[in-house]
Amino acid sequence: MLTLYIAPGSSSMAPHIALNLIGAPFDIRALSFAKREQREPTYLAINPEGKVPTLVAEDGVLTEVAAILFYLARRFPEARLLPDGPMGEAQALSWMSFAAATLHPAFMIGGERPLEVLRQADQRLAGRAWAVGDRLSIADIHLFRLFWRIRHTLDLPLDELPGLMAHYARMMELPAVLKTCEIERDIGYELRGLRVP
Ligand SMILES: N[C@@H](CCC(=O)N[C@@H](CS)C(=O)NCC(=O)O)C(=O)O
Repeated sequence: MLTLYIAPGSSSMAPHIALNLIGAPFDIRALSFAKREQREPTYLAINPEGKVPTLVAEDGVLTEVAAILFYLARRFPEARLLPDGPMGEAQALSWMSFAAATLHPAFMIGGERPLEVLRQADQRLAGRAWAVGDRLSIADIHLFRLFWRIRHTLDLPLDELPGLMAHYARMMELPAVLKTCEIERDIGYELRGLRVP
């Protein structure tokens, strides 16, 4: 059985969406950031960095959104969450590296930086429906979760990000995405500045 450690609305939403899309059984353990549960010794024993997500599987423990998404896509190939071919796979990794190493830090830095990087993401989408190829992949899940968090936290000129807005709308049409949002909302968001309608 898979166990996913989450904090509602945070980075862990991405693997949570992937698991709901895949439809495989899993346990969810929600940590309260308000109670600093991510710093408790029992959790630090699983993830010494004290961050979410963490996925505990029968064959190992994984941290980092990109790695967990990649593992899930490889473990459940029938869900077709990995693009086809070496280039498709590498492009998905490129998007996820960009999300983790550029977009997420830009959000933390604040100021003009988030919009600057979101404009790059918007250009990179270049009017395509999905980040890589012609179907949903783990790259879309990673990108969507970060944009979801940023757009519901900062006041952004959303009309300047038409590609990201269309991508967001497309993702929000997926039942697994709606289900994940509902589950996490019902557990309760505790993230600073998050304003979800
Ligand atoms: N690079 C990590 C980032 C994970 C991360 O920053 N998680 C945040 C929530 S979005 C966290 O757990 N913060 C808790 C803390 O820093 O105490 C990933 O992609 O998984």
